Amino acid sequence: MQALAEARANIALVKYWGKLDAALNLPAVPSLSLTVDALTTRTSVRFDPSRTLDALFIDQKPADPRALGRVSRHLDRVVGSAAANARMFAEVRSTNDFPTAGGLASSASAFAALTLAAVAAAGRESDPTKLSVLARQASGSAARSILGGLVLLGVGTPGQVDSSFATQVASEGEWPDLRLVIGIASEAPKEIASTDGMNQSESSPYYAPWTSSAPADIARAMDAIARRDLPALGAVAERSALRMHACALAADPGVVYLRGPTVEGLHAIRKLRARGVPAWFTCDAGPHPKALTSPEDAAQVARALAEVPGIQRTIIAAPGKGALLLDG
Ligand code: 2P0
Repeated sequence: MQALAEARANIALVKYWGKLDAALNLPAVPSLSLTVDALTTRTSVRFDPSRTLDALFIDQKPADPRALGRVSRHLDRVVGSAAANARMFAEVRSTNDFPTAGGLASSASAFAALTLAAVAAAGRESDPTKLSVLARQASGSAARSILGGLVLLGVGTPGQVDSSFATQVASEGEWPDLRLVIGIASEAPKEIASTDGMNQSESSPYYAPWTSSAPADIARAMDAIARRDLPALGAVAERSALRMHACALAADPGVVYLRGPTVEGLHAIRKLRARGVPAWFTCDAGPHPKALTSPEDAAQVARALAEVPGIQRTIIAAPGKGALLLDG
């Protein structure tokens, strides 16, 4: 009836941006990410026959109705939507080891941890494929946080809910010599939610070329991973991030996540690279510049990002584990 699970955030090296089937939340492009050892969410789920409603606490505080609604819908999904009205209500408590207000709040770690805890609390048998199918329906990127290390999320087939799931390409121990440096940009006004940004990006004249060019990026990234070739993987990652943003920027109206520190972060990373430091830029649906680099160069990359005006602090993340059941 109750379980506790944890999951970590992931950062995509080949980006997920766009939906093939919005109702089933099937991605329009395959994506490839690194689950990181920083940014962990820990979530407990307790089904309780005496409850008359679900309750959600994030970092000890009651969550807003929108977040609670999203969690309730996910519990319906996990326990079986046909029995949605019959299912027991639950108390869900989620804590992040990073400041939620800092714009880093990750639906990936949150929904991966919730999925595993809810499945275990409901006494359901599961495996990583089923867990990632469930997590994906709440948030595409959450499917990837079920697994550790380098993870691929496939596109799937329209109308088939279980056709897109995550698979592990290399575990966190198989290529440990990777680092992602995250520059935390000062808090900006609320961003466009990823789902809205993706929907809006379908109006971009670059949407079709974006989706059609993604499989080649995945093939190059897979080849780079097989050879443990950081420069090759970094080049694909930087290009994928820039193409995703180019697609979004050209939407009508344009979807602009880039801010001053993001763009200056890109230039700082490229300047380092021109001096021979292996570092490649990426960024997501927010203002924070990130860089893929090696363990030896991570401190130098972090210093360079920290010097960018508007960057408050940096986090150096290494390959991390997939979702873990801690109790239940
Ligand atoms: C990614 N992002 O691959 C891309 C790059 C953001 C930019 O996956 O609509 O919050 O809930 O499936 O998972 C963020 O998207 O979107 C994301 P939904 P999600 O990491």
